[in-house]
Amino acid sequence: MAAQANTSVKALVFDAYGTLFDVHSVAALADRLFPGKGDALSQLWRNRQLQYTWLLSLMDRYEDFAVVTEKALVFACASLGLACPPATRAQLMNAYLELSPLPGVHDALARVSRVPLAILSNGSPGMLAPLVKNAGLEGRFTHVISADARRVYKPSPRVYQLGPDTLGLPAASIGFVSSNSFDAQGAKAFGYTTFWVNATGSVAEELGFTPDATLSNLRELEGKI
Ligand code: 2OP
Repeated sequence: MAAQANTSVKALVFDAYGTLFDVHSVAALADRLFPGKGDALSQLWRNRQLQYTWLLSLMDRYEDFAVVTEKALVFACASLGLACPPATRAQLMNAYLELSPLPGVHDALARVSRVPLAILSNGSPGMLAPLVKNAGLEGRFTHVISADARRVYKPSPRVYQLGPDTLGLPAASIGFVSSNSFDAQGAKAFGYTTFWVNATGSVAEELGFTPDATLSNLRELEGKI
């Protein structure tokens, strides 16, 4: 039986990196710069970027996502023995402002645009604005919300609280959409109606905050709200 639509959802909030935008679209440039190392660099870069957001949040030593992202890049290059001088780092950091939208994002968002759509991301405002514009998504969202406003990163409930505060809706009436399992678990723990986009068939987390629905792609969201 098809899962029932959740008609209580009055707005949708989307994670950005990995959910709307392909963080690994930087691998192509990375491979041009470091032939044969593009994928490895992209994976290690993203891995450390997220780890640093968690560590800095636990330390209560917040730094802007652009700073964290560049520090993770420095670590990834050093780990792989790649010389990454400032000019090279600038090229890769600039690519982070031009990440490709994941396949079908424009169509999927158009299909759910009967409710207000927003972004809630770790990204800094200075990173998210060009990213949304460069992807041709300017005007699609009523709000682009950055964790920077709370100087802490997801999955802190202080970040998720920005959704209800900005949209003026209770968390349960907001659908939170993320491909990042830690983010989906954190959003569920906070109280959102949560949709995990599990395009890779990853094993579900055991943290105990099971998303309300698991989707194979963003297109399936239309039938869930
Ligand atoms: C985001 O906040 C979790 O990096 C992901 O967009």
